[in-house]
Amino acid sequence: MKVFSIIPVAGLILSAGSANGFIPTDAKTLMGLHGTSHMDQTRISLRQLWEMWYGDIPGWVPSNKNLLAMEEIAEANALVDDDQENGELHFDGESFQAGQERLIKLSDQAVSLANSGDYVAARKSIGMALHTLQDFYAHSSWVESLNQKKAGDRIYPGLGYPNTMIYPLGPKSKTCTNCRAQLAISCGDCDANLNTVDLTSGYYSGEPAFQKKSSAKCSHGGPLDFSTTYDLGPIDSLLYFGQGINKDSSTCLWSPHRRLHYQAAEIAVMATKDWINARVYKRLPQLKADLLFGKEYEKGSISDPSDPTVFDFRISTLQPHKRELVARAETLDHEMHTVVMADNVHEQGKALLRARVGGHRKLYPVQIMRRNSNGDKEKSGEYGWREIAIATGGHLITFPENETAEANALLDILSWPNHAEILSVAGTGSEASPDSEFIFPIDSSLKSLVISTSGASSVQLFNPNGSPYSSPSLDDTHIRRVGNTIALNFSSTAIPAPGSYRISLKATTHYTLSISGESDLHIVSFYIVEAGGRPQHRAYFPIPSYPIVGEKPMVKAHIHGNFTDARFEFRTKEGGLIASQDKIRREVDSEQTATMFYGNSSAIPEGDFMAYFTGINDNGHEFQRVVPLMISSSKLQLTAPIVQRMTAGERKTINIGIMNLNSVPDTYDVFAVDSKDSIVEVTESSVYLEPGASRSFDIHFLPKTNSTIGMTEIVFGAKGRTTKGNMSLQRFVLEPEFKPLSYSRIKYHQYANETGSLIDRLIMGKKR
Ligand SMILES: *[C@@H]1O[C@H](CO)[C@@H](O)[C@H](O)[C@H]1NC(C)=O
Ligand SMILES: *[C@@H]1O[C@H](CO)[C@@H](O)[C@H](O)[C@H]1NC(C)=O
Ligand SMILES: *[C@@H]1O[C@H](CO)[C@@H](O)[C@H](O)[C@H]1NC(C)=O
Ligand SMILES: *[C@@H]1O[C@H](CO)[C@@H](O)[C@H](O)[C@H]1NC(C)=O
Ligand SMILES: *[C@@H]1O[C@H](CO)[C@@H](O)[C@H](O)[C@H]1NC(C)=O
Ligand SMILES: *[C@@H]1O[C@H](CO)[C@@H](O)[C@H](O)[C@H]1NC(C)=O
Ligand SMILES: CC(=O)N[C@H]1CO[C@H](CO)[C@@H](O)[C@@H]1O
Ligand SMILES: [Zn+2]
Repeated sequence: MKVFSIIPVAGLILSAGSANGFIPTDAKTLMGLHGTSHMDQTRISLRQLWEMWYGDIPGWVPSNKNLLAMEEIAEANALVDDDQENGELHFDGESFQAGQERLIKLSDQAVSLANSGDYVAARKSIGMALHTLQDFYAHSSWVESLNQKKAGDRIYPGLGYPNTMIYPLGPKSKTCTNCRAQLAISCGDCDANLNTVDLTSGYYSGEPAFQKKSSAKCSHGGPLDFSTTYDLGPIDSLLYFGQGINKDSSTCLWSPHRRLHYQAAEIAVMATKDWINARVYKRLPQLKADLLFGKEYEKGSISDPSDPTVFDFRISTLQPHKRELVARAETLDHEMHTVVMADNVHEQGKALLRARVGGHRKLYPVQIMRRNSNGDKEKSGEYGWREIAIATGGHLITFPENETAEANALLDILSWPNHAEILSVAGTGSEASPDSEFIFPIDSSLKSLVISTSGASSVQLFNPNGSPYSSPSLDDTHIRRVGNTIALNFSSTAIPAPGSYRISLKATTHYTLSISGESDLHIVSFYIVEAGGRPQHRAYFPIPSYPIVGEKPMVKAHIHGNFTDARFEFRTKEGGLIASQDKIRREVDSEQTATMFYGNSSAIPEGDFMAYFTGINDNGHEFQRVVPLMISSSKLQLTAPIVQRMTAGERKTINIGIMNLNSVPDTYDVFAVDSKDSIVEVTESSVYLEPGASRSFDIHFLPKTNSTIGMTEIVFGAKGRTTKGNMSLQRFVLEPEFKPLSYSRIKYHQYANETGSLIDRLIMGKKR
């Protein structure tokens, strides 16, 4: 989570981390940093809201659609800590007005995205806003002001509401004095450093728009904050310690006001619940609210070919003058499964699609549906649909035009919600050797089972004792065959008894095989991670590109359900064991319902591989799960700065570094695509690199003023002419065109210098 670097502070060598904001991610015990993280505050709030909205908390545990919705929000929240330069994201430096505007805009954005059916983007907007909202309580002096007035725990009235504006104190108002040093321990005594009841917040170094101009203002504090503006001198530095007031954690070194951490976190949870409920949930039609928070999910289906409701998948290509409609695809992203119905999509459109699926790190396969109307074959060597299906654990389902109805029935089986993958393999058979076999366990936690295969002419299942499996309850209604694909839907009463089964299939060409089932025991997330943000800052975040061959990166996983013994493994897509991941170990449980795994993987193998999780469940049965997204390694390193935000109508340039880690020179053709049509130019079309050499190129953006705002993706990639290439996914938030907020909605103008009387009125139960 936090730190990994060793930071010398005041003569001590400390290894700890996290800088600005409540601890962003989980694993709070990992490096000695304690407290309630942003992700936990978000989870706690959503769980309580769910109970308030829908009552039955038991529904929370077995169904992972609400877990997924919650994790999407929680994760977008944590990602905000990747940006430590814009103070208003964290309410640092008395940025109350800018922070409040941000909250208002993000709630409007979340509502409009959910109304337009883009629930994933809406969850990101909510997560981003919650970070800022929660940081208000950790970074401002609101909690201290309440305590001075003995006012109890209260949320700041109007925070994140469009009828309220909050104005900071003037630059000359004095708010803090120094803390007293305490020689015996590494952090100072800052209990009495705040000398006002007025609302203020700590300044944090490196945030240009909210720079500390006077030593009489408060600082954020902690070893990575250099905003203490005056030199204390050798004697005074033994006596005083800066002016920090953050309540991010309960750890002394990082949080000068650590004693107030749990109180701040508790009020942040109250505020989170209030804001989500009033500013998002209640403003949506019931069905849309249910879909947004994972109560319901949308099931996809393929429309009739004559149906004109095709979704335009617009992608800007490299040459602006050649901007064309490169894809006509119907993308049915029903939260759980993405189904793509596409006929002739540009190569780069496919790259974007693959990266988007990977970027959202969906744990459900993507089924690619193609009507083979004129028997068209994919050109060999093309970055094809098959690759996308394989990379995401799905099938490339080809079917005749007149079987659209049957294809829909097949999809009903394949997109059954809350399935955990047990086996996900692909291979190529031939006339000479058409047979392939796989062993997999069926465990007692499974409540349903689906076996599906594409490209195989026959499939047979064998019992643990070797005899062919047969069951009277597995009749024709449980078997669907459409085009090149067969699916077996075992009803809940007909699931084979626990044990180790063998499945055998015949194929003379490419095939895919997937086995999945509903289970309480499943992988919630699996990421290869790296340190996020500026040097020495914060948590581990998922890497945006492919892991580099030979490196041993950190892995972070989150498992739901009970098991007694388990480990991760890397296997090939054909099913062969590569290496057992003994260093990825179970962490102390943070919640009873989920277990975290952390640790470095073994050396990343060359090529593509899968992450499996195997072990013994709490009934003593062997189980197996697999992350359906294939992992591809690379020998081409692409690096980009973290572009967090772009504003509609404003130019932005990002510089991409490219390094050839192959042992041979190569020429790489580079490309960049985004789904908002905002790329104007890529400065190079190809780059020649000797082994070990690196270069860079620029991508110029001009997001259109009419683009939908919110979280979006850019994919940039490079393809070697003789060696393999790579691509990387960058996520950015498209902010609306800069327009001052309309102040006509604002009824309450709350000045920081009137905070004392605001609290008095709250105590008396009066309206503001
Ligand atoms: C679709 O057409 C083919 C021949 O063109 C035929 O063999 C098949 O039975 C038809 N399928 C359906 C469901 O009508
Ligand atoms: C598949 O089986 C489940 C029961 O396990 C059943 O509820 C569902 O309707 C079946 N799906 C289809 C499309 O037959
Ligand atoms: C473990 O992973 C971290 C993060 O990627 C890396 O900095 C570190 O060097 C790795 N440790 C080993 C022993 O490879
Ligand atoms: C795990 O075991 C505990 C204790 O037996 C039980 O309360 C809980 O419901 C189980 N969780 C799941 C997901 O089965
Ligand atoms: C946005 O404006 C451009 C012209 O500037 C137009 O071509 C495009 O269709 C518009 N897009 C949307 C989604 O309205
Ligand atoms: C607080 O500041 C505002 C704006 O600067 C000013 O109008 C107001 O009189 C001040 N209130 C007090 C109590 O000083
Ligand atoms: C777009 C692209 O070229 N992607 C490649 C990245 O690297 C992996 C592994 O070498 C390839 O499988 C991808 O095709
Ligand atoms: Zn923050």
